[in-house]
Amino acid sequence: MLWGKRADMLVHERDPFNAEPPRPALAGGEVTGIDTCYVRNHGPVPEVAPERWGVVVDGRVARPAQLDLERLRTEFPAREVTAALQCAGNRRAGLLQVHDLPGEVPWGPGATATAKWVGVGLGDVLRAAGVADRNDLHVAFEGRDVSTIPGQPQRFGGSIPLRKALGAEVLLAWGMNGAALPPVHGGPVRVVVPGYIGARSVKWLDRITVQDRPSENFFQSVAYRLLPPQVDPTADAGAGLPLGPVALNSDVLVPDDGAEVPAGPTEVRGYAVAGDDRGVARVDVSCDGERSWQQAELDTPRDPWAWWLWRAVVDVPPGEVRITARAWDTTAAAQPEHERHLWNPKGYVNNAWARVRVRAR
Ligand SMILES: Nc1nc2c(c(=O)[nH]1)N[C@H]1C(S)=C(S)[C@@H](COP(=O)(O)O)O[C@H]1N2
Ligand SMILES: [Mo]
Repeated sequence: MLWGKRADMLVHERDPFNAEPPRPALAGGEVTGIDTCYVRNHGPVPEVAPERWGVVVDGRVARPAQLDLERLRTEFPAREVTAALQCAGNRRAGLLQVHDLPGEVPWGPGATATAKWVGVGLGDVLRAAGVADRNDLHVAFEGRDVSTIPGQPQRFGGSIPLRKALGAEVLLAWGMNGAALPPVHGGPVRVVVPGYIGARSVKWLDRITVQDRPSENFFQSVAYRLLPPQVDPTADAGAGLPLGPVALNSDVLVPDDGAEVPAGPTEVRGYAVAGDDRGVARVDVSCDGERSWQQAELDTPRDPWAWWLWRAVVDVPPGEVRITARAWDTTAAAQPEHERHLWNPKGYVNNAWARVRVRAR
């Protein structure tokens, strides 16, 4: 199978490899199997042997460093974080139904996953390098892969605020679900920034730079920005807001969209994520065209950076039925009702109420 992924992956592109699992495959549990985790690549997977891998730490640090895998493993305590990754393009297909998005991959509900990441704390590495103790700096990452999407070839990169980078949850990870981090997921070493859009979790990490400004890399300064609907993304480089913390989102995982279910009591299961340091407070489910709602049972994840799984047994009437889910976070913010309020020229952050259609008999 391609890159060790399950046979029923929906492959959007083979080269660069971009693929997502079918919706119900994500209902398997708190941790998503590696064979089921989506892959989002902007260029070919670079080949880097673990013993030849190294990362440069520079910029506003007192002691710039060059670290290899051996030094990461021996000089810093290992940390494990079970964290959800969510691509800013997840659920883009829903935005496409509102208005065209030329050239954008129509990601469905599967561009998200939760994995158990092992590595060292980025904050530990930055502190050892003598990072400036300031609140207004940024930490920029650069990968080794070269993308041709910006027009001329450019490496993939991005940045996060230093105060986020110092959080214990942000890792330089070499392990995923108990295995070595697979090459297609950024092995030997990637960044994992729990609670931020997937694009900030830079794979095939090559350089970490502490700097005054956000990264000027194309994938921070032009792409992965939320634009007002009327802005032309090709003409207005640098417009809009750079995406960082994930927006509150949820989705139905079972039953699948288009499934046949028995009429009567039916179990609906799904996930919710609140983004950054917020929690999920409530999930509502409706199967009567969004007239009445029942509160789902919500599992508090063992790790606060994992997704929240929920379930509800709803009484499905016979016929064509729409099942809807919507979440609240711990700030009492709720998901927006419909994609038509969210459409944006690059098709990011579709966090509208989740809807699947089933036939019950
Ligand atoms: N170097 C590099 N890092 C990258 C990317 C990339 O193309 N190159 N894609 C980003 C995006 S948009 C996402 S959503 C996640 C996807 O991680 P995964 O492929 O391991 O699921 O990786 C991010 N890190
Ligand atoms: Mo992404």
